[in-house]
Amino acid sequence: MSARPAKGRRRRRGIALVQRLAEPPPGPFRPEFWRSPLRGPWLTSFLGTLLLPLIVIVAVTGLISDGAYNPTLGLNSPFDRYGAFDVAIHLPASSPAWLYALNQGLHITVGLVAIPLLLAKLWSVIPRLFAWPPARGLGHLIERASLLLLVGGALFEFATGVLNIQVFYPWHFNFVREHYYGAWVFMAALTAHVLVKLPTLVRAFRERGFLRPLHDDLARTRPEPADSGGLAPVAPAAPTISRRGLLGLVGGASAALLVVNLGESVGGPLRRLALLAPRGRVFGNGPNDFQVNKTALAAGVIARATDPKWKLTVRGARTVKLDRAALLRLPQRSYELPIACVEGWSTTQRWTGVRLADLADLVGAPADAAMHAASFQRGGAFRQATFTSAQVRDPRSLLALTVNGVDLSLDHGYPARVIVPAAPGVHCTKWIGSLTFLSA
Ligand SMILES: Nc1nc2c(c(=O)[nH]1)N[C@H]1C(S)=C(S)[C@@H](COP(=O)(O)O)O[C@H]1N2
Ligand SMILES: [Mo]
Repeated sequence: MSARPAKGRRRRRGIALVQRLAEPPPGPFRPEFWRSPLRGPWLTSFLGTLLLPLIVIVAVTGLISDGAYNPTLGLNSPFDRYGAFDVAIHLPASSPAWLYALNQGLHITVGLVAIPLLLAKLWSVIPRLFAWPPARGLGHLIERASLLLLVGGALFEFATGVLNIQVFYPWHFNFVREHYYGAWVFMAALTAHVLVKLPTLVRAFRERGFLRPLHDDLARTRPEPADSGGLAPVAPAAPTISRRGLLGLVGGASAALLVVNLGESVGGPLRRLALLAPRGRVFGNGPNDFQVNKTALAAGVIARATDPKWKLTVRGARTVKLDRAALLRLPQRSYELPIACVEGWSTTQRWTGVRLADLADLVGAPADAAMHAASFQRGGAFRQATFTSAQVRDPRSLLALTVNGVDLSLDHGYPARVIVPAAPGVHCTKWIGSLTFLSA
């Protein structure tokens, strides 16, 4: 007899609890909290439309860069093979010498220019981050988890990229590998996001026009009508800036980033404005006056680099040892070739030295032999690199002994360094101790 009312009471209490949970907690979880009259499907769609082509450029140049870095070849990245994940796009071996410099300049410059747009786009969707209830069901939960991958992927890629171009690694993982894996997560989540949101975008542009909202000055700036997606405010405040004002601000920030970075690759007077180039840049003197990535002092190679008994070891079908005088007696070739650092800066200089192909022939290496270059630097991730036979046989690939008509400076790799066209700077190994031609 008494069990019934108790059950009813418990049920009523249960319903009240569910109702209370369905009600968003105070603060950002309440739709009224987000009051900017600029937010709405049109603004988010417009920012996304501007951002997408930039992201595509960064993604494609990133994959090409990874392909040029060639982490699965030889000892290029001995501890970090990607295995099945390595589906990078490779540059043809006979590329114009400047192709990698252009690719990497685009990757870093366009990536930096995209940052203000990315932040504006994230700002425009912030209310969605606080959607309540956190999950309405399994489908909704999956959708929100995919957004976590999208936003997390974007923040991870941009943050690690920006820190890397400053040669600043406040983490304990391998940048090349994690930036590469992160890119696939980001690209997959972004592709899904674009497909899912395309109808919303088409509707927003149909209803409001592609550019029409930009015609409105501050006085005529009206909120977008509240939408089912929860982007437009339900309780809009009065506008303090027009939509075109906001876009001008974002565009101005992007233009400023362009100006302080372009000089890294373009050079000339712009180079002085390259405030975002890696910190603590070192340059040389006279003909050696161009950017140094790692100094001879920092690499700990001064004693060995200045040792008069230095000899290059060349291994193939036989092994030959050559000192600098012997190398200088071999046919010398000169080419204008860039050093194009993975971190985005590049500089083109006139290098002179012995063709790698001539050295391969000297030790009887077959035409299809790949080459492993090793520095006498002890330790350091960049003390070695592996090249394909096509790179070895490119007539412009040199073991450089001089630059711009004078001996290499210690910082630029004296007594000898490798220069290969369209290869990432990190593979242009300095302070060479040995070249080993490896038969396939
Ligand atoms: N042995 C050795 N070679 C090296 C490096 C290094 O740290 N050690 N740095 C590489 C990197 S990352 C770049 S970008 C170029 C820079 O060459 P530069 O200092 O002559 O401009 O050298 C490459 N060669
Ligand atoms: Mo580099």
